Amino acid sequence: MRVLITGAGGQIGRELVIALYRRGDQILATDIQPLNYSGIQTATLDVTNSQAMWEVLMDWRPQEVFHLAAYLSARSESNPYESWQVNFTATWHLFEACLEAGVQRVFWPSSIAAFGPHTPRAQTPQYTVMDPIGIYGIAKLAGERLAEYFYLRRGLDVRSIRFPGIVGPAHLPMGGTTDFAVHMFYDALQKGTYTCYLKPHTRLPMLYIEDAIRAILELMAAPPEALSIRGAYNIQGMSFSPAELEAEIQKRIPHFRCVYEPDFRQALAESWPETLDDSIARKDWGWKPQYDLYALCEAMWKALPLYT
Ligand code: AKB
Repeated sequence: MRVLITGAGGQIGRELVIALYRRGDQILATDIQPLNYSGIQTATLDVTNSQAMWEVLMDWRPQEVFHLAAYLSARSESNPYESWQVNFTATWHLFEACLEAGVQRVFWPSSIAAFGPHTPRAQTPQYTVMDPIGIYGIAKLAGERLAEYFYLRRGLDVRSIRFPGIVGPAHLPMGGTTDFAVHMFYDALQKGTYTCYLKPHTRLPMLYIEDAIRAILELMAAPPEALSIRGAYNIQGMSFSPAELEAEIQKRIPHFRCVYEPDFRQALAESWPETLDDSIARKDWGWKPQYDLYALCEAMWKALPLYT
């Protein structure tokens, strides 16, 4: 398979490059920052430069595109207009270019940020009230509608997942609201203390990185006729609050303590689901998470010494 990845230097991108490499794909990994992946072709690409993106697609002629370039939720609040250009306008341009380049399938991630304060927070249904308050979530919701529009009106095979927070050992995420989980592990090991920007009991849905990558690959491998959703699928892995994660970490590092100093990210987090109903993803393409909080912590303790 010949594939193109945008945002290949990010938290999902790095791990997806490895998974696709193992699958034997011919990869062009792009990012706005220069990448240094040995044995993989890379290019610098600013997705807001639609001409450059079009040229990359026309030159590389991928069969599959994984469009991961994004501004995450917290960073988006300090640059709302730029965030819209990256998260929505560039996605539109990419979909158009994919049609011209004859791309067979496109993966584009949505987010739990597409939900809002009037969404039911527990077992959030696939179809429900969606009134996001952050510009990132607004772009994700618009992107979901755009993905379905391109599928229905233009025949582009776009597939998407509403990702929760993603936790993995290899990358310290920046600019998101769910980043606290990875930062708490790193700071627990390096400093024995962590200052958390959310209140202790703010529960959010989370996914271990391996489950996230597997979800992308399984959704992309599903036969098109099996997919009943062309906006984005709910998926659920585990849910935990900062206090619950702190308690888990204390089982390994008893002196570890968190200090709670909530900031503007609290309002975003409170407007997002705690748990999601993912029954349609389970039925359509067999989604099933493998990691709960215990398994996530075990995996993190095993891998973190390589990165911290
Ligand atoms: C963020 O926190 O912005 C992201 C997301 C939930 O999409 N991790």
